[in-house]
Amino acid sequence: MSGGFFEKLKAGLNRTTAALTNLFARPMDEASVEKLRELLIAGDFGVTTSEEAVQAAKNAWKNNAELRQAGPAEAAAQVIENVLVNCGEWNPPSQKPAVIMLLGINGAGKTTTAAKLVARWQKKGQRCILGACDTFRAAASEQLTSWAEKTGAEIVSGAAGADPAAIAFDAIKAGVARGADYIILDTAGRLHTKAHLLEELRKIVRVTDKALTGAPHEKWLVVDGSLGANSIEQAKVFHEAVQLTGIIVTKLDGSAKGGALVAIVRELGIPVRFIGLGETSEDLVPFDKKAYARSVVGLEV
Ligand SMILES: Nc1nc2c(ncn2[C@@H]2O[C@H](COP(=O)(O)OP(=O)(O)OP(=O)(O)O)[C@@H](O)[C@H]2O)c(=O)[nH]1
Ligand SMILES: [Mg+2]
Repeated sequence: MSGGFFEKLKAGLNRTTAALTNLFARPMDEASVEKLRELLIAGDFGVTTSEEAVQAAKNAWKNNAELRQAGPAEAAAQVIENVLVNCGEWNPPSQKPAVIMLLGINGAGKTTTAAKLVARWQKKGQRCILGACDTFRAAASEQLTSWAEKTGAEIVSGAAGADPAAIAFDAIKAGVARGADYIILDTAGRLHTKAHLLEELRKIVRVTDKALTGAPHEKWLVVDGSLGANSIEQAKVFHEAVQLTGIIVTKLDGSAKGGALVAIVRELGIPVRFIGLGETSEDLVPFDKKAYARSVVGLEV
């Protein structure tokens, strides 16, 4: 993550980071240890990771008399980074086109993320096709079309109420015919508690595989980073429905407590691939586990 983005992330995580920075500036006495536990739990890191980080910080304070200032914070950051072991920059499959399906609950940031991915790849000279598979919300296709115009990507869309799986099929066929590098399917926001909406996702996956064997190559859950612990349950249900291959956490520039992604990775083992740090098409960065783990506890990267 570049300097500017690191600053944005740090500012976004400020609720958790500021409290942890203050805490780590004090001796790790019993009261501080208790406070650390509280802050990590409140920051949505999950009980197991919080406990491991507390123990590591406590030990670092005891064992590291010379480096006491940085010791406990370094130790906590290392625990967090270790949980995120499989996260990091995504390597696209060698065969083209790569089909990427974005899914998640309403308002998570799917459409914006589709635009951000396209902006990123088009800039590198790679050809992208957007599939406007959200036919549920009237304005969805226009929203994506306007992003396609801004980013110079092509778009395949259908009438309101059309079958999203059929649009996915058409987008893939168009992508193959036009020699696209990436086909990004934006799907409608859906509640993970509605079985028929999950079935619709499964249908898109099945039809996508018919259009191009092996597709979709990636099924990325877009998660609103400010939702905290609620997002863990969502991720679980979506994962059961379609076997997610990655996560994109949005809105980490806002007022996210920031720990939920650690709890999701710990629970489901799905890698975080990118994070969203704003509303423009430039505000997406590959997830850097070290930068994240250090910034969340207030350390320099
Ligand atoms: N601050 C901030 N806002 C974001 C980010 N990503 C998305 N948003 C905003 O979140 C709102 C919802 O974004 P969309 O991309 O429309 O979300 P969606 O998941 O496609 O929503 P539905 O299609 O209605 O389910 C918009 O106002 C976006 O500008 C981000 O990383 N940071
Ligand atoms: Mg959308």
